Amino acid sequence: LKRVAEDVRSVPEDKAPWFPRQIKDLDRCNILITKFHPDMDQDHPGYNDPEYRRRRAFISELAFRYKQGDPLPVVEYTEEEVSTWREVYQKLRGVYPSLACRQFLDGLQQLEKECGYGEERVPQLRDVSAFLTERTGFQLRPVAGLLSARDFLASLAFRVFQCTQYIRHSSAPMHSPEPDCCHELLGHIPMLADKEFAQFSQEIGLASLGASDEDIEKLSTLYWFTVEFGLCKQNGAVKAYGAGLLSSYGELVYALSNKPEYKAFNPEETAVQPYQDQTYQPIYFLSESFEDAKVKLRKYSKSIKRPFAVRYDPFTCSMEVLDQP
Ligand code: HBI
Ligand code: FE
Repeated sequence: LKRVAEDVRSVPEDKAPWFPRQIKDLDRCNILITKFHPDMDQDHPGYNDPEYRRRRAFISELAFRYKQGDPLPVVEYTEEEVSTWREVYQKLRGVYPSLACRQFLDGLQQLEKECGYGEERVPQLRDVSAFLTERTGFQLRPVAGLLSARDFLASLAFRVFQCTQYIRHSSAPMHSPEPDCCHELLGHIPMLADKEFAQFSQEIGLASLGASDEDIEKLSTLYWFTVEFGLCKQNGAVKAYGAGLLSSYGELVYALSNKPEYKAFNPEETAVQPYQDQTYQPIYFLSESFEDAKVKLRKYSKSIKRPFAVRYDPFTCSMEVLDQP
């Protein structure tokens, strides 16, 4: 009888939290976290700007209506939005050569050459997605704001990056508490054009599928201190590879000054470090090299125990779920 009970348990993905099995299931991965939204957060620079909030509602609607496989929406950015983009681009572009890691600089250079990146206009998600798909098989999907960690990570398992399409408020171009398209396009996209980085992003996603809330919290904290705020050594100097740094002039300069504390990156410890999402980080994790961060993070992702294994089938864009009691 006991054996029967165990056999029943060997169909264990029934008990795991729901997760997408097919790429079109990502239409259901849409839980938004609204704590930094300009309609909800009194400290948001756009909170008292009804026009900004209307504009946000319009762009959000494009993301809400989007279904997997639709052509990506094209947004005609206003002069004010382009001028915010220009300010962010100019300011950051000037410090990238000395502060950003090599992989980021390579990606950005390709985007400038082949994908219309520059000060003059905000790149369209449609063009950027086509570019990424050619490089690393990643594609973009529009999202209306900060997504729950579970839904955000699940998308990565399908090589889908959920990407905001609105721009930060013009009164605070150097820092945004929530993701905006300056953050995505400048911080994340150049890294996602790197094959190995793309592979390892997908692996974090795969590790998150059906994981417990506790493991999601750990993966998300690791993601925070690496993909968002990671630093690494390169040719003896400290460089940034985290997207939260590479899209915020203020925090980028701060992170590479002598003010914050650095700790050596070590996934077990990093995964439980409390983090700051209101202002600059008090602590950054530094890897011996970019490769070292990747290897350690991958190893940790693979160590998360689940009673089943998942494998992505790129031909059908679906997950194979394999019992592994
Ligand atoms: N949502 N839209 C969006 N963009 C992100 O970069 C993002 C997110 N949700 C969670 C998240 N990043 C991470 O910080 C981790 O919690 C996974
Ligand atoms: Fe991000």
